[in-house]
Amino acid sequence: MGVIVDTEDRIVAGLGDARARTLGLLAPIDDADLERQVSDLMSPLVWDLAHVGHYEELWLLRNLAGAPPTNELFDDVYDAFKHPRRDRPSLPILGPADARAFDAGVRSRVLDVLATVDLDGDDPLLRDGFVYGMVVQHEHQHDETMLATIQLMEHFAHPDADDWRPSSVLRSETGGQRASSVPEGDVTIDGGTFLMGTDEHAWVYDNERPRREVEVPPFRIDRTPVTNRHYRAFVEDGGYDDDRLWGADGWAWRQRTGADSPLFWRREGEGAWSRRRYGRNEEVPPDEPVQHVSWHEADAFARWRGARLPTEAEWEKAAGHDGEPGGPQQMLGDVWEWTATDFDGYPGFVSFPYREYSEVFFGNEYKMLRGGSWATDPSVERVTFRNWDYPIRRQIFAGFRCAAEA
Ligand code: AVJ
Ligand code: FE
Repeated sequence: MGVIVDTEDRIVAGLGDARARTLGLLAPIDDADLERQVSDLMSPLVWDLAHVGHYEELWLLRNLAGAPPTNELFDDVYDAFKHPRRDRPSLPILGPADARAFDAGVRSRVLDVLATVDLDGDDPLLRDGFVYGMVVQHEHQHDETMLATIQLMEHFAHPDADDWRPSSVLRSETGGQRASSVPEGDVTIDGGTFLMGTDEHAWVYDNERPRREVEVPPFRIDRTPVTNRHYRAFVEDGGYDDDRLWGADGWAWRQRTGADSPLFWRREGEGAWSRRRYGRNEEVPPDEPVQHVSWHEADAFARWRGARLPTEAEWEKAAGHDGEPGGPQQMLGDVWEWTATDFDGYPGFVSFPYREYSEVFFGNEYKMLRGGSWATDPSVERVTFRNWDYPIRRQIFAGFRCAAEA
């Protein structure tokens, strides 16, 4: 009985926290901005707002309790696969007030159903609250997506943005270790096998399973993510103009876009750079991890330094040593870190509970990101968590660290 109550409490708290975060993020934004297409890459914020409610209705009311849909049309307009993000403003989507009311209505029925389900039985969807954990994590993942959309709004300074910084920066401001005093350089990780992935079922995604032994030869990895100071040296050394540093796709991307620095950076004169951060311009802080670089930029930087990106297995093995004296640091909660690896299922992968979360993205189009950013909720932040995106994407909170042969 104790276990059941704990799981239920955890679910109620998790759902409540996710919703408080969603509503808090959007509260200072006026309706016109919520409905606006800020960028071709992103949905209008009001689409994400109702999409999380629709996903919750689908999984926690319709699949779990056989409840009828609030509106059958929502299966079309709020299905992320049916319409590209740039087309979403022209869909018949709910306005901000209706989206909030829809989400709240779904939530109150979800809590009624929760009181009736068996979290301790044989149904794999329900066991240990799996499907509830999936819905909580889904909402937090969309909150991170919304934070990327808000950062793309040129003239909107969100009142909470002071706290939206890499965890190591926030810690340094509250008297902890200053980012600039973290020893630089790299650390050697011994070769050998380690256990990659997890067999946990509750509150983790299918793509993290099954756990297995993986053999990794010895390698070196940066102690910290690459900082703005280091990245600037690459920029000022002409890294963006040296085609030898870029892969073929990367060079084509660089030529096509004319990119010459991370997204949101602006050159202010000889050796001086500013960046736009949530609607305000500031000097680029030298000791922060670089953010808003594509995989191609990370790959070119690594080559410039005579290094390479870590594989996903190397990253996860190194993360097992996070925080040890002399070990790698800031692996969770600073920036997503690009790795060299394409997205695939681990040997023995079984899709659960639906192919569209992970499996349909397997292949060589996507690169894996690890570690979680400052925008990632702890419910989604763990060393086994796997994120992915196109190698050209930069609006996400992505940086990287380098690796090399030992
Ligand atoms: C895992 C972050 C790539 O945002 O497309 C959200 C997460 N899946 N809704 C995404 C997700 C379904 C996904 N990423
Ligand atoms: Fe989604």
